[in-house]
Parts: sequence; structure tokens; C-alpha cells
Amino acid sequence: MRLTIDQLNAADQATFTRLLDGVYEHSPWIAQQTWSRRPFATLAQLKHALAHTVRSAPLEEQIQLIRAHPELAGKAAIAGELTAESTHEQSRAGLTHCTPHEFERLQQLNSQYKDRFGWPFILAVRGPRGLGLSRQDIIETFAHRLRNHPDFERAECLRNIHRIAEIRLNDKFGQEPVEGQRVWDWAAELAQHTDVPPIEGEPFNLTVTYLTPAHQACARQLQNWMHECGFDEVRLDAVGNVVGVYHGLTADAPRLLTGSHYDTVRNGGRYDGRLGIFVPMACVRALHNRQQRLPFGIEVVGFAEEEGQRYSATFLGSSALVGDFNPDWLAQTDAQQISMKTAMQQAGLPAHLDAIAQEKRDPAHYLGFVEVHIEQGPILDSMDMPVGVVTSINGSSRYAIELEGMASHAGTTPMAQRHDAAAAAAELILYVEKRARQDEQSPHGPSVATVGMLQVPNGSINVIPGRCHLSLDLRAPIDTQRDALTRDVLSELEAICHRRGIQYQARHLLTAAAAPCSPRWQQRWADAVQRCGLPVQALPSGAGHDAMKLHQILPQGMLFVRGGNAGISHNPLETITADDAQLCVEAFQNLLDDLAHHP
Ligand code: HGY
Ligand code: MN
Ligand code: MN
Repeated sequence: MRLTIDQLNAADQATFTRLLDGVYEHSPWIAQQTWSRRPFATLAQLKHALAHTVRSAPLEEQIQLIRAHPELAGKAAIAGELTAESTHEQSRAGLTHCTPHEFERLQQLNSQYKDRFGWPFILAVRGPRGLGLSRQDIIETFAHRLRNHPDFERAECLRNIHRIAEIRLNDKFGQEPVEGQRVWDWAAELAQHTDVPPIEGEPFNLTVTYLTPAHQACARQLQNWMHECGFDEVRLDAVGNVVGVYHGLTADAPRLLTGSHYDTVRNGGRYDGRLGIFVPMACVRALHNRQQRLPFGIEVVGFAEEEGQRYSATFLGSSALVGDFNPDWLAQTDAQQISMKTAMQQAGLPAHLDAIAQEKRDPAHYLGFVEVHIEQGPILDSMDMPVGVVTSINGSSRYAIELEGMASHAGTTPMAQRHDAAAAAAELILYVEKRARQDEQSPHGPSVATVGMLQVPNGSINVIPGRCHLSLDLRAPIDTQRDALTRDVLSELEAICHRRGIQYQARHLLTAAAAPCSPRWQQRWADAVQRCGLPVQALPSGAGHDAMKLHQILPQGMLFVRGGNAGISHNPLETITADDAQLCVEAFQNLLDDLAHHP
């Protein structure tokens, strides 16, 4: 008999607790304490309220909750003492059919883990999609998590307990996050295309940079899916953006512009950017299947290049849409000395400026720009909040720094006579970190600064580094703070090089203005999230997004979704759940509905 939210809202505390029996393993106190927060508008709100009860509980109770769970393929399983839910989950994940080697490995991991943390390893074995992890996935995750810091690992166990509870609640309610699973599956399928073929025994490396064969395969795949979803127009534009248009009541009706990028960083995650293409695609698919037209059109753009990996041309795709494509980019060459112009020609693109200039959008034809994106940080995940509304996007500046000292013999050159380029770089790196932290209490929000690339070209173990290359990525919530940070770092670079007798070149790569999100579109996202029954969590974006380019010509608003693994991103561990993807689709549908009724 399926449980309903009305049943729970009408239940007394004892009945409420009984109806939710088994959701949190051997821990009825969570339902008991959450009862007083009813009524719940949606299942999503109930899930968040239950998680909030755990988050507000004393540390000791949280640890007791973790300890209430059985080990994976552990003693309780062997003795047949698992709860019905755990039995179902562990057997569905194949943990009752381990090979002797797998079983042995799991016993070893259980004991190492227990010795290190003092509680059992908790993993939602039904996984982020809900279909179930393989034994290999489980064992690899188990071994990987053994290395975590205890505080991080305790939080990770609680995240997995909430994921287990979420799946158990879905089962009780007979609910399946179908649209979220569709988005999740699109991400999994598109991630099969990568510049770096899988290396035996190595984790899968997702790298899709501008106009490579994998990038072009992604563009074809996105166009095919857009056709299948029922878009009226699908095309590849002059810079490789994939553009899908679903008409409004008329083909020339004003449009909502949305989308995100489909390129990735090297060895990146499968949701960064792409999620923001798939979510509106799923919404268009649902409208098409209902043969429903809105008073406005929906234009979904898969931006071809946002990360600036192959060429230093960050936000290239969205720059074309705002008429800000830098002509110098065409002559830029990649690591193989292939110019962007040549790469475009090889990919069958026009590769000339007037075709690119045609891509500039007339803002008069658009209502605004919205982008759905993973948060790429720990805030939402640390609050058990599935989605959040972005207030502003950090401004950034990027530089490529080349230091030139003097290569000389590591054994004979006295320390006081060295011009060590790497030591100069090290001194700058520590300054960058210290200087960014000075802004931690800034009223506008903190700055962040990163040296993400550091290289001693042709270095040798017994040669003092004569040259050193490094990158600077400096960000702040407002432009004046970003500029002060940049100014200080560059003047410290000057001082360090003067002191050490080092020559340097600082090549400016990018300055992106901070982009405050439009209050109107923040409110639209907030209303959309509230209609999902969730509290509205506003937060700034430390990461840059295509929305900050569209900000130049249109009001923009962003919806963030929490990432698993404490929101890690630009990393293969980047992950989201199908249930959270479902909430993104539902929130987007709420926004479309609101826009249709209150333009
Ligand atoms: O670096 C960024 O902020 C974005 O992921 N390109
Ligand atoms: Mn990114
Ligand atoms: Mn991104």
C-alpha cells in the first residue's frame, strides 16, 4: 500500500513513526522528532526535514545512527540478522554473491575501516541512479574512502544514510525520479566520448576539449537527442554551439534562453555544464509529448567552449552569443600548434568572423537567460539542501606567468648565488594563498586564488630550475575586490623577481566581470524551488559560468544543485543523484509555468 504525504500529515506521532519505520536503520527517533514539523507539502520537503533532524542532533546521536547500520557483507549479513531493507539492498547489490576473493577483501576492508573510524562503512549501494552499484564499485569506493579524514568520513556516512533513506522513502511512496533518471542517463551516455581513451587499470578520464573528435561526437549526440525531444529547430552554430529551439505559440514568439557548456576540464566530471543542457531538454521533451506550447519559445544552447582548456579562449561559446568573440582567438594555437581557425575548418565550421558575428543574439527577442549548474562546492551538500538559488557569480582574472632565472649546477652553485625560478614560483604561490585569505571577512564575500598549473619545463634533478611556468586564477564577488587582489599579486611577483634576479612575463588571459544575478530571476527560481516544497537557499557562485557572459546582454538567473562527495568538481568524483536531477527538472518546469502565467 503506497504511503502518501497526506497520510503522514494526518498521522499522530506514533502512527507517523510507524509509517516511516525502517527508513532510518534502527533509528525511530528521527521520524519521532520530525513529526512536529509537519505538514509537509512534498516528499522532497519531508526528506529534507528528516535530514535536518539528524543534522541538528548531537554528535553522539549522529554516531549512534551510523553505528546502527550493518557492515557490508559483514557479520550481521552472514548471521542473517539484517533488516528487511538492508537485506534487500545488499542482495540487490550482489553482496550476497561475492566471490571468495571479494568476500575476503570486504572483510579486510570492514576491519580496517572499523579500526580507523570506529563505526561501520556506510554506502548507499543502490547508488546515485538507484539501480545499484556493482561489487567492484562498492569495493573501490570502500578502499578510496578509507583514506578520508574522520570528520569528512563521518559526514560522508551521514550523506549516504540520507541517500539510503531517500531511496527507501521513494519505495514507500512508490515514486520514481523518472525525469532525473533520464538526465542522469544522458550524462552517463555523453561521458562515453572523451579525448583520452581509457587506460587499462586507470580510472576513466573524461576530457572533452574544443573541437576534438570527442567534442564533435558530443555535438552530434546532443543534436540527435534534441531532435528526439521534439525541438522545432536544431543546429550547430558557427563556433560549435549546439542550438535547439522549441517554438512558443508562434515561431517568432519571444524566447527564454537557457543552456550551459558541454566541454570539460581535463579528467573532469560529467555534470559540470552538461546538466544545464539536459534539464531544459527534459522539460522540452515533456512539453512536446503533451503537445503543449507556451506563450514563449525555449532556446537551449549547448555551449561549445567554456573551460578554456585547448585554447585560452574561456567562454568562447557564450561570447559568440553576446557579440564578444575575440578575433585574436582564431590565431591562437594549441599544444600541437594547431590554430583555432584550422581546428574550426577541420570541424567543418566557417572559421571566419562575419559568420561568427551572425551568432550575436538580439536581446529584444529574449525574456532572459537561466542556467542550471552543479554547485561545484560544499555548501548545499553540507546543509542537506538539494538545490539553491545563485545570488551572484564571482568575477575572475587569469594570467600565465613565465619566470626566467638561471639554470646551473645543483651541486656547485652556492645558495646565495642562485636565480632559482621554481623557488620564486613557490614564494609567489604562498603569497597568493595568504593574500586571498586576507579577504575572508570581506563584506562582499571571500576572494579565492589558485595556482592550478606549475611546471619546470625540461627540468632535471641536478639542475637549478632556470625556468618555471605557472598559472594564476584570481576571483572575488565584486570587481573592485578582484582588481585589488590582482594588483597585489602582480606587484608581489615584481618584488619577488627583483629580489631574486628573475625575469618574468605575466600574460593576461582573461578578465571576467562579476555578474550579480537579476533579482527578478532570482525570485523566479526561488518561487520555483518553493513550489517543490523546499526551503530557498541563496548562495554566491565561486565558479564562473556562461551566465556571466549572457549577463552582458540579458538579465540572468541560476539554479544550483548540490554535488555528492561534498560537492567535489573538476574531478571524476563529481556526482549527483537522479533524485536531485529530478528536482532540477521540476523546478525548471515550475519556472516555465510561472513565466507562462506571469510574464
Ligand atoms: O573555472 C570555472 O569557474 C568554470 O568551471 N569554468
Ligand atoms: Mn567547470
Ligand atoms: Mn561549468
